[in-house]
Amino acid sequence: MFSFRVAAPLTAVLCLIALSLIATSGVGQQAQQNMLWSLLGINLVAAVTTVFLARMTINRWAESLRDYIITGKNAKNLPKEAIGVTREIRHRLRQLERERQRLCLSGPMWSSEALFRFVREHLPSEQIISISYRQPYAHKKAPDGGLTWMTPASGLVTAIEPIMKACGGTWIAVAMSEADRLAADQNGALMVPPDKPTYRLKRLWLSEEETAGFYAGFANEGLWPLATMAYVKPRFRASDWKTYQEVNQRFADAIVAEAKSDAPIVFIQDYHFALLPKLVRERLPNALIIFFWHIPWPNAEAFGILPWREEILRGLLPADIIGFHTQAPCNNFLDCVDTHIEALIDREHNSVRHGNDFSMVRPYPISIAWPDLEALSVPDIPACRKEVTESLGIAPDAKIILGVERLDYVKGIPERLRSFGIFLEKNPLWRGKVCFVQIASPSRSSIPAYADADKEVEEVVAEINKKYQTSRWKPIHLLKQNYAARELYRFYRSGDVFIVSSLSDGMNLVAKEFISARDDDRGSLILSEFTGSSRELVEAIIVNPHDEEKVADCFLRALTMSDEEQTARMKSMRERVKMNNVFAWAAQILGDAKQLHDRRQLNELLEKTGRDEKRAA
Ligand code: GDG
Repeated sequence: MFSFRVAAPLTAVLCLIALSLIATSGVGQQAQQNMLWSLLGINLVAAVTTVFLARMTINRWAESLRDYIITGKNAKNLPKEAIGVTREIRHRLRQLERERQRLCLSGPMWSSEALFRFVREHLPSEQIISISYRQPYAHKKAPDGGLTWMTPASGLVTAIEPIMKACGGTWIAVAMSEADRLAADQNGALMVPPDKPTYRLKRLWLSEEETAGFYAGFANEGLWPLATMAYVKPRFRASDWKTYQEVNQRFADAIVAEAKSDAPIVFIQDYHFALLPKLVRERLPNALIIFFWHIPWPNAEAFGILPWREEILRGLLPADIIGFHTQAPCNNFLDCVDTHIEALIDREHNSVRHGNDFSMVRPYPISIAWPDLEALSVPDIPACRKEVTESLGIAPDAKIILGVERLDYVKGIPERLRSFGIFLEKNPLWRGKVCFVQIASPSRSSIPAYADADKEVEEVVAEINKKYQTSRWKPIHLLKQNYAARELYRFYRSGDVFIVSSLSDGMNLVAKEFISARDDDRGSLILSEFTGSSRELVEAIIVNPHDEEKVADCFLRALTMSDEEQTARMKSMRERVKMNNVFAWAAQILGDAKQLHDRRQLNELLEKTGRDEKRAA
């Protein structure tokens, strides 16, 4: 810098002085000529050296500039003026990147390939470690003595599996059986999906005591009824809480063991692991931690009955992102933080600062991967209908009302069946012409509240069937078993009316699956207002499942809806679910995580340059 600015004028001045000295020196002409040549030679050398030095300086600057723009480091070779300009460039670049991301997110449909590229190109780490209680594949012994596998009935698995398939990484979950052990290596890991492996499933085995205390006890007799608020009293036992803490610790150990760097992306699923963000942050301070809560979150008053409410909140807050399906649970969560612990809440940006932790609390409405019905080998709609009616002994021209879920008291199965009874009572002309098919996959059957729900469903079905059944017609077909995805889609495509009457549901994916199955643009959807999906699927017939008379009237409305109306409603819902698919959901959540990561890096940089500037001053 100095050489470039000073050397050129200095050389020019020296030349002028030398020339005037030569002219006035009085020496002979030959000597003057020699002196002039020598001066020219010296000047030439000086000029070449100056150009060389200037180039070197410019190159060094350019390198430092490039480094500083890209990494925010190596500012010490730059003059102060350049640092200011470079900071501006970095700021503009970040703005452009955000704009690009926004356009990308609202642009064409997200696919598994687009998500894969997004993760590779934009995330600070390529390693995603996902954690859930439920595993995506369960192995069992086949009748021939070999091993076979099935996918469990779980909304969490339906949503997360396509993301892991797209991005790769490791999924840590709880093993269910001895067959699971046989299918895994000595570390309890295996590559899945079993027919086309793309990611690693790491299984952890829990003892009977751990399962009873952690899973059945604290998670499902405590947190589940507390969060879903479906009027089943939560049970809180100190021994369950102790086991819950221990199992969370075991998972934290497993995450640390799986991590290939000190900053993996740790994607924690659901209420079984509320303590994991804190436990992971302590061991991997630079990890990008995303926590997604798949079920509702109660208001501050209801949450206040939890004896370990502060521990649960403090366990979650070290996550960078805490995601819920809709805004209501985000608000409830922030109210709980506000009421029960000391933290700084920024309502405008939905964020919380708690000690050194900063987390964004945001709604991310989860979804499904739009199905490839051909790849699933699902037959056309008339064939599906034929298969279903024949297998259940339903008349070919009878209308079908369908419900599909895990047998869980929050899903409102007895309520909807009672509404169906009221409908039959009020509309005798429909008797014999409509059947209710209810798929209820067995779930958490060791828990008393679930056994009670099962009993209640059986009783309502028996009562209605006894009252109305004829030799040629059975009003309700209750199918209590687990079906493969292809079979579920066969049912979805055979129903005239699909009902979701949950008393409480974070999102509800079966409603979206029904819509995705109807490429004939037909079928009516009755949807509980207490599901997250009712915020999105506004063209459904929205009901309060507790109002059994009204739901009965909605059955009539749905069964008699004109083809044109069905098509108009269905088309609109299909477009929305297809566009807002689970890859878009993941891109949104991972995109926010990336922004948070960039902001954190920028803050570190600003702190550092601030320190440098202070030191320089
Ligand atoms: C939780 C939240 C949230 C059903 N029967 C079978 C079977 N299923 C599959 C369905 C669907 C899934 O289970 C159920 O998903 P949901 O979303 O409806 O409900 P939850 O399991 O309670 O899910 C919920 C979800 O997490 C995601 O965040 O939407 O609010 O409660 O995909 O197809 N699957 C198989 N056999 C069956 O018999 N294989």
